[in-house]
Amino acid sequence: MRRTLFLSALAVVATASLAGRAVAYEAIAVTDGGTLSGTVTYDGTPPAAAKIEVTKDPEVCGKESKEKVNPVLLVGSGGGIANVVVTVKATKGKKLEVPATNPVFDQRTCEFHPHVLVFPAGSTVDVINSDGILHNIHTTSTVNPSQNQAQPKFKPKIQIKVEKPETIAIKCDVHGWMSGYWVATETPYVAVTAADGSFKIADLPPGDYEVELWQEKLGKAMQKASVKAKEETKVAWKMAGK
Ligand SMILES: [Cu+2]
Repeated sequence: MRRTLFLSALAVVATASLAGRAVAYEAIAVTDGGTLSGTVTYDGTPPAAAKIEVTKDPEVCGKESKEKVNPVLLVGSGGGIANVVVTVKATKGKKLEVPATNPVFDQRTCEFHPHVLVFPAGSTVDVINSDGILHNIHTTSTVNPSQNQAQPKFKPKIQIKVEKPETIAIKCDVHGWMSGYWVATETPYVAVTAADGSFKIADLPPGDYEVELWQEKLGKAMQKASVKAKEETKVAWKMAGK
């Protein structure tokens, strides 16, 4: 009796620790991969784009226009949503490799370019200051160490390594309107939608997948997709406003 109790207690512990951990990603050779492509569009009538007023350093920040568009939600004329992170929840596939060339995150006319930067965890981000004025890169990470570094005009590049997978909101403490995201991933099967809402993810092992859509304002939505060997699966997904 005592032994049975002990064993079942052990089983509970084992199950709990398994549930708490994500399934490890397995790198395999993909020879008959398929492609998932399509668009993410706004469900319904999108809100008018929000504006940002330049309240500081207007000679640099307002160089292109005095009124900036807030990148928090960008919907194109065809309804396509920009900057949606599309992640295929694959447990195996091509190797996740840190890129030979560092991903670049530029501060230009007091905006982050790109607004959403996606890269494999373990990459080093080159934070560029193209403006020649003081910026302050502030990563509000919790899984990785948070960084808060002034970037004066004489410091054109700061390098920040992001070791672990995490979605990180990026700010500039000098210009309160500046916003962006870094998405450090643990899978190579991820894309960011273009201005027209389109995306493409190649070399997927054939199979049925759960696909996560994430947009900073609209949140998360799950979709399903079947990918066939050496074929392109096209999808037209929608995300709703909140
Ligand atoms: Cu700034």
